[in-house]
Amino acid sequence: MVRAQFSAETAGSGEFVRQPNRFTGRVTADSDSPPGGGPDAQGRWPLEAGRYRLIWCRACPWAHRARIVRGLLGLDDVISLGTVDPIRDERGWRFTLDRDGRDPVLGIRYLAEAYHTTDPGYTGRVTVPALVDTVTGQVVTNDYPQLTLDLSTEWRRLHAPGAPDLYPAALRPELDALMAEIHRDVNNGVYRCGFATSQAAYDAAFRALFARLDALSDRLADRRYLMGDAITEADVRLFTTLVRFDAAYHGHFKCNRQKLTELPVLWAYARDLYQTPGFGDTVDFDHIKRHYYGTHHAINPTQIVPLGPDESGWTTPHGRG
Ligand SMILES: N[C@@H](CCC(=O)N[C@@H](CS)C(=O)NCC(=O)O)C(=O)O
Repeated sequence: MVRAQFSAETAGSGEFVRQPNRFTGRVTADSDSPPGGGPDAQGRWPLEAGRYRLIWCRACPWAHRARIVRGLLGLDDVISLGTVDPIRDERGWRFTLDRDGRDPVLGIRYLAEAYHTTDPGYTGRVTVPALVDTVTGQVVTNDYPQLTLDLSTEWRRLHAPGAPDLYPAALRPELDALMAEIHRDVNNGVYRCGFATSQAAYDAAFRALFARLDALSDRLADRRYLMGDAITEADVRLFTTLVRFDAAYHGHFKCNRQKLTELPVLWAYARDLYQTPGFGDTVDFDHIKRHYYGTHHAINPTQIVPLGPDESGWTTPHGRG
């Protein structure tokens, strides 16, 4: 019997099936709650500067999205940031990067404490990103796709002047469809390769991944960004997987038809984004490699972290735009 990395999320066919997001609260512009109040009758938390804290791990692509979007929109002073250690222990994500091993605002040592404050019976994986309410210590949301869209739409009143529109209303039908394909085949596709426990499940995920990367290369051959001349949420979502591709997914998850550096259009596109303020300055290859190679014991039992690849190429001229 093959040992799965996450047995509760592995189907009988050997396919990795990600758990649903447990906490789906939303901070909205039209909440009926007063400042400092909890969610209103419709579950809407009030929009407030300085109240909520984004907990992320530098290694995690889902959390990285939120970190990038927060920065691009100029919300750095509006939503504070807590960073967990890339290595979890048996109690999960921990604040060992902070003095005394405690998040300085929430006062907790483990992210699990916030999950259990919110739902004492919670038994699923404790995941990042999580948006935590600093008044009650509760998790508002770990619903990563909705979180970033809400930062673009519901938090607009608190954006910096001139912030980009990452989720333009007129583009949403096409953008939503594109992001769904990118999620299925690329963002989650690399996990479906890496966490597959049958050859058939791996083969299917691998083929879908590289077919989608080929299609995205074609799309990006004659346009700078996925939706044209301006960066959107779709670029953020694709970037967080591409930037981890050679460092983690190519080896650790066996996504090895090519490296990113061998896919010319995508490699130039990824470098273009990396060199854009708010993207590359949030990337930590050391945390990425230590997290992936060091914590998935079923697929890397030795926990040896590779010394490569050479990362110097990320800052070379990209020739786009
Ligand atoms: N919330 C989503 C996605 C977020 C996610 O998977 N984050 C990873 C890090 S990349 C995590 O927190 N994993 C914790 C664990 O595996 O115990 C999920 O539940 O699958």
